Parts: sequence; C-alpha cells; structure tokens
Amino acid sequence: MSGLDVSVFPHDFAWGAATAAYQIEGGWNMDGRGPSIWDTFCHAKGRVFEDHTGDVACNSYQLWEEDLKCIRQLGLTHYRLSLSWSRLLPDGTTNHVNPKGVAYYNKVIDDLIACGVTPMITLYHMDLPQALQDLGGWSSTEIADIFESYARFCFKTFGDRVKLWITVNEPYVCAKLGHEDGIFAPGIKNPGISVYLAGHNMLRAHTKAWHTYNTHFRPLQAGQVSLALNSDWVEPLDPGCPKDATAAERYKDFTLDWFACPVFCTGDYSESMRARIETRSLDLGYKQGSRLPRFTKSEPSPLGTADFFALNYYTSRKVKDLNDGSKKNELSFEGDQGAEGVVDPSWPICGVHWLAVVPDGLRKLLKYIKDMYTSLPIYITENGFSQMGPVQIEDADRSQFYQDTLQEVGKAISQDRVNVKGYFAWSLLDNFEWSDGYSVRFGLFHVDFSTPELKRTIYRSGPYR
Ligand code: GBH
Repeated sequence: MSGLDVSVFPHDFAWGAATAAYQIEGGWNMDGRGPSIWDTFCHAKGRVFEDHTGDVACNSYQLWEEDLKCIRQLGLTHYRLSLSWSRLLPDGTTNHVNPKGVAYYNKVIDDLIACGVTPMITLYHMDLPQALQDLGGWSSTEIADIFESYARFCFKTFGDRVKLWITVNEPYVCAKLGHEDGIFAPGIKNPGISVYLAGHNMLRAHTKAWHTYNTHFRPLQAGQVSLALNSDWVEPLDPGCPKDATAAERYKDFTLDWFACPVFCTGDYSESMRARIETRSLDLGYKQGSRLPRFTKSEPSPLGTADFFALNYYTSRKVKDLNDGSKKNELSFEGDQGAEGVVDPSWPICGVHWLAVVPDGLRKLLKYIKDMYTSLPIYITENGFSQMGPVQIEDADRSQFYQDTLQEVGKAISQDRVNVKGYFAWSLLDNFEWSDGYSVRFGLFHVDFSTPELKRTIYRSGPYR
C-alpha cells in the first residue's frame, strides 16, 4: 500500500506493534489484581491531564479478543505486550500468585501463537506493585532480588511459549521522570540523588533476571532476554563550537550510555559520567557518599546481559552547553548533565510537544549503536507518531511518517549493514499516554473512549508497512 521497498528487509523480519499493560488493560481492581504505583499516582488528583486514569483504559483485560482482531487485521508477525506485575503477584512477591492473572496472560499468549503471531514480553513497563513501593520501590536494595523472583516466575510460567523477553522498559524514563522530575509514578522529586539509585537498582534487577534466565531457563527454553533502552539521536547544536561538542558527549553519557555502557561495554558506568558526578558533588559540598552507586564484586556483572539490543526511538535533539547555565549550582541530574537538548526549528512537531519528526535520526542512531556498542541484532521495540486535538482517521501525515521511517531503517540495513531484526510501531491502540492521559493518541487503531464499547477503528496509517 505504501511506496516502501520491502525487499531490503530480511524475510524473517519482525513486523510488530507494541503496548504496555497499564496503558491498555484497565480492570485495575478486577479478579484479584493488586494496585500499582500508577493506580496510586492517577487516583491522587492533579497529577495526570484532567485526572485521567488507567482504571478502564482500552479494557484489554476484558476485550483482548478485540485486540487480537486488530493484530490479525494488520497481519503483524509479532506483538509486544507487557505483563502487569501486580495482576500476577498482587503484593509483588511470589508469596501470593493470582491464578486469574496467570489465566489471562496464558490466553493472550496461546491466542497469539495459534494465530501465528510471536509474542515479545516486557516484564516491567513503569507499573511497580504499590506494595513494593511501600517498601522503598526502586530506591531499595532488596528490589533487585524481588524482581528476580518475579522474572523467574514468569520464565517458568510462560517461557515454554515466549522466547523474546524484555526485563525493564526504559530505565532512563522510570528513573528520571519517576524519581527526579516526579511527573511519572511514583512521583518522587529528589533531584540528583534518587535518579541514580533507581537506575542502578533497575540495572541490578535486570542483571539478576538475565543471569537466572541464562542459567536455569535458556538450556531448555532457548529464548532471548534484553532490556529496552530509549534514546534520541543527538548532535551538537553548533558543530563548530567545542563546548557544544563536549556537551553532546555529556548528554549521551547521561542518557543512552548510562545503561548501555554497563551492559554492552565495561560492566560499569562510564568514567566520564562518574567523574562528572563526583566533581560536582565536591563542588556543591555534597558529602553523603557517592551519588552514583557502585556495582559490587559480590553480585553478577551487568556486562553481557543482553542477547539483543532493544531500542525505543522517537525523536532527535540538538545539544547546547549548559555548563554555566542556571543549573550550575543546583544539585540535580540536569546540573550534572550540563547540557540541554533543543528541537531544530526545521523539524515538524507531531501532536505532543516533544515529538519532533526526524526519521533519519533513527538510521544514524542504529549505525551509532552498531559502531559503539554491539554487533548483536537490534530490535526497534518502539517508534511512533502522535495525534492531539480532533481525531483524524485519515491520517496521511502519519502514513508518510511510517513510510519515511521504514525507508531509513531499510537504508540502515542495506547500506550501513546494521543487523536490524524487527520494528514495533508504538502503539497498537490509542491508549493511556501516562501524564498526558487520553489527550495524545499513538494508535494504529483509534479507540473511542467516550463509549463503554471502546470501539477500535483502524486509522489510514494502521497497515503501516
Ligand atoms: C515511550 O517512552 C514509552 O515507553 C511508552 O510507554 C509511551 O507511551 C511512549 O513513549 C509515547 O510517549 O513531557 O517533555 O517531560 C518514550 C520516551 C519519555 C519521551 C517521556 C517523552 C516526555 C518528555 N518518552 N518524554 S516531557
């Protein structure tokens, strides 16, 4: 239907769409599901656009078969979904298993496979069980072992059929928006401190889960496990300005490289990131130890704990130096980063304000990942284009976006020789877009949230390839 030349894509390329449990399932208190931090966050007024919640969302908990019809109508080969931890384990621990939660995901997985669709499953997509937040959440040391037990439970229960696993989705976003900015659950604003601790514990949790899979499940189940890292493509604002060039390097240190360096390069945070944080702690008179935690010898190393690279790409930024700016004397992540990403005025904005459309940024980023980090296969686990305001079913601009983007992915494969194995459009359905509620629409299908039937209607861009 588009002018895309699909012949450059390998015959077994994964053509998918992605969703996340809290954003689509609803059924927040049905059949024994425990509350998660997003239930708490939404139910406290004033946090989310017009106090929208995921209480009902797309009601995929009860309307899964409608979702399956959408997946089949698009002819997708893969579907990426996440599990609601608190639907499976209401208090977050394996002390109490919710059989109805297990039955729900068993049906989803079995139905997908019966239709020839390969599931990719994310264990954690922003929705920590509230009971674990009450114990300190991602700031607590114990969370890594608790996550490992949850992961083990999921591998044991679903791993006979599920071969593609993501442990944690976007640790950067969970740590920064959830624990520094406080605009995502759990809404913690503890600048310059909790962000590094939360990120560290997510890495520890991921590492333990990968090792558990590697040792106990891989021999029989033969699947693959990774973590999904979000990254913009970035370049210096003024390429001739050495300060902007250094700032762009710092920007990368504190975003993609924060997690990619430990997993793909050295088993530790980059020396430049650590030095920057230590120097600023000294300068600002912060004396309560290192703000960037250390990996200990008594635990397995994060190095090598990914069987593929999972990339969420949405947009690009030009980076300018912020070293002497307003954040200089402030203990904060952005002060540490000393760099600001800005949108090039020539880039169109689609829907939500942060989403500048830069398809060739994806091609550059794919090549950069291959050159800097790994020759492992890369899955683009999220990429998409949003709408706001009046619903446009005839969304020619989004069709064009998918065509342009896939053209760039094609060039990455055929010209840059990047081993791209799959592409997952975000998202199958219009859904609960976190702090923007239902005001931002990313779906391949429109969902009519004004009626209880939550009718799904395909957008023109739905058959995106
Ligand atoms: C993804 O994150 C998420 O994985 C997915 O759940 C989500 O639905 C999708 O994006 C679309 O948003 O408002 O200026 O503070 C992508 C990374 C993190 C980029 C949040 C935009 C908000 C910037 N996104 N960020 S701002």
